[in-house]
Amino acid sequence: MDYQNLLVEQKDTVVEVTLNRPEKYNALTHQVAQEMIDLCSRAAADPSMRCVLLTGAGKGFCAGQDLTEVRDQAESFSLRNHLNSGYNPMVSALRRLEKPVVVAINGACAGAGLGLALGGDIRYASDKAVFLTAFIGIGLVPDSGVSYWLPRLVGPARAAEMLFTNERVSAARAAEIGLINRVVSNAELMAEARALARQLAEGPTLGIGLTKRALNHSLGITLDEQLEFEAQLQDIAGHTQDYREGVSAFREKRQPGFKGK
Ligand code: LHQ
Repeated sequence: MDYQNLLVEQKDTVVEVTLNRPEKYNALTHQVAQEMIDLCSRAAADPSMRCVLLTGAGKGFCAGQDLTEVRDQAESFSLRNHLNSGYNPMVSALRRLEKPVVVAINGACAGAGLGLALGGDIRYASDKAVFLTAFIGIGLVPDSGVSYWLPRLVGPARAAEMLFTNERVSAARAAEIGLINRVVSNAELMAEARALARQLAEGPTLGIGLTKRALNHSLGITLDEQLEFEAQLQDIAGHTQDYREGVSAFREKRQPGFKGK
């Protein structure tokens, strides 16, 4: 597959993947998800790829769903299908990849972009990064695994706070509450993340892969079950007036007027 939205560069045994839609803060589309899925299957099959390092081009890491793509969707458009054919298999593929995935969060990380980051194994973030769930800002529910990871990483109360209020969480706070592993100065982010990726790529790859399998197994209800549950709920939220209003308000750069319908 030719990648239109990813820059992929292999440096020794580390494959560096950069989401490359900087003018939209690397917002996600169905095509981006297909490219990520393809990349994960390549990485799984290729023994010369022993660690994936994921980052974003430009100022943002990933702003979640590309909201300029959803505006003209017909009423019959199923968000459940959209998730099940794109973001869910993407998050699943990243998680099932039995090789370490380091995420270098260079800037804003929101919505399904947060789900993507949380699907990786170890997260370093720039001191300029900001984390927000974003879903409720447009009247939607968490998807792409966000409702799976958040309570596990930060606890249910902080998860509820982030999801209900859409607060912007700084990188320092994100490290404090366990959302990320480490905050690094913006200038040092890639050097630090590359050093970690190199170290992991030089490790016992099969052992790390099996360790990842053990960690995934320990989490109780499976991510795939929660992904499907989220997709069903998103289908309901995606047909509300508040969702339409949320997207329109974002595009028109104004505050949304939600009506509770
Ligand atoms: C964007 C976006 C964006 C396009 C910034 N799209 N362009 C799944 C299934 C189906 C439907 C819906 O949703 C989902 C799951 C989801 O992911 S829902 C959540 C969707 N994401 C959001 O609601 C986040 C929207 N963005 C923001 O809140 C802000 O842009 C953040 C906090 C990410 C960044 O804020 P700032 O640093 O102040 O930057 P900015 O707002 O000025 O954005 C920079 C540019 O990126 C700007 O373009 P422009 O041409 O005006 O400079 C934005 O329009 C563009 N951009 N997010 N999601």
